[in-house]
Amino acid sequence: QVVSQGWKHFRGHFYYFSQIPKTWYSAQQICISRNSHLTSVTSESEQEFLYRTAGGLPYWIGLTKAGSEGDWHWVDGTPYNKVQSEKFWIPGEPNNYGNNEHCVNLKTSALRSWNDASCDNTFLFICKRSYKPSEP
Ligand code: 2F8
Ligand code: CA
Repeated sequence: QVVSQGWKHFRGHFYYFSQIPKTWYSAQQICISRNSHLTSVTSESEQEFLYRTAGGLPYWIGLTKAGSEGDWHWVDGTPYNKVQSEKFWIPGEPNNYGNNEHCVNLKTSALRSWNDASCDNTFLFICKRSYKPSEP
């Protein structure tokens, strides 16, 4: 029944592509209220699924260095793999433009699509949840 509410299935997870822009923090709160988190990206195939579905519009993902010692981390608890993630950043990013870019969006329809942006900007966002039957 999750699918009928607009969640898309990909390899064992469900993803929700919002239609209303929110700040990064507000987006994450909305994901939590729907038993999910802003999405992590842990493989090239997952990244491809996300940027293809995003269709070139920018969407917040669950990567941030806010509230930490400046280290990138996924809000769903997935360990951030710096080496494996290099290929997902737009060339020249993350650049911490204006010294105030602590959240990440998927900005372009390409493998290299990540940009760090101000968490106070509003963008569409992608929630991710694991498949867990809610009824026995
Ligand atoms: O040129 C890349 C640069 O473009 C914008 O700043 C001018 C982006 N800002 C926002 O998306 C808010 C920067 O993050 C980006 O690095
Ligand atoms: Ca940037």
